[in-house]
Amino acid sequence: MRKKIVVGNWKMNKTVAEASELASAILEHLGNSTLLCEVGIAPAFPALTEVGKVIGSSDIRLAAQNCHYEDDGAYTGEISVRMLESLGCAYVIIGHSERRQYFGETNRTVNLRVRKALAEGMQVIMCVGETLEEREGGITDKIVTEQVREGLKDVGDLGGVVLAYEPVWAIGTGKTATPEQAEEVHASIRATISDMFGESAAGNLRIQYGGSVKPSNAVELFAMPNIDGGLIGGASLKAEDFVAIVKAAG
Ligand code: G2H
Repeated sequence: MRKKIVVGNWKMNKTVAEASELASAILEHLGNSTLLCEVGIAPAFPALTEVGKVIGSSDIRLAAQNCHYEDDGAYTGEISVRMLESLGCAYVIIGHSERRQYFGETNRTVNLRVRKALAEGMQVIMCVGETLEEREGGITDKIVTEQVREGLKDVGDLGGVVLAYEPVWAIGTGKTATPEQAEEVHASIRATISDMFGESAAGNLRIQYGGSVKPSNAVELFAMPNIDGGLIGGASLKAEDFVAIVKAAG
């Protein structure tokens, strides 16, 4: 039985003070509820330290939204995995479609980042997903399979990896993939993983769905056999919505 994982991706939102407030509100809404799923929040880099202090020793994990693949050096504007570790991050999101779309991220650079993060002992949430044009062109499976194969190339052990399937056409658009549409791709990703890493690794791998997840659609999405939680953008910026989605995961 895979433990579901729900992570809030705050993207480029919230000042440090606002981020701390949101983290406190999430804790408040969670109250004493016993969580059956794993929960993480990924504020923007400047807020990691303060949000880390707010969530303290709670069950919420701190995640970053990106990392570089070198240890250190002349890479202006970049952040290394060791820096993230020093801030208490347990997870790093890699290869989000917005990184691919606006910042030149490719399957190759995603793979470099994934391998660096894993080598440093950090857990990775690697994102994959097709554009609307690719879906309409009938190549969803081909694109997603390539992203999975190339992103995880030369990764030895999947223990520290979570995948997130995020159809680009569903991100921030209000259009959610139907549970059946998402399930079909999740099942295909799991088959690819089985081919690459074996059946047992595929059975243990958690695959989140991302793309306009809301309290109103989370339950049916999370009920699908191959959907193991969600990567939540817009709805994670409201504490009560995020907590409702966390509760939908168990
Ligand atoms: C997909 C998701 C979070 P949203 O990017 O990664 O964002 O829920 O706003 O579609």
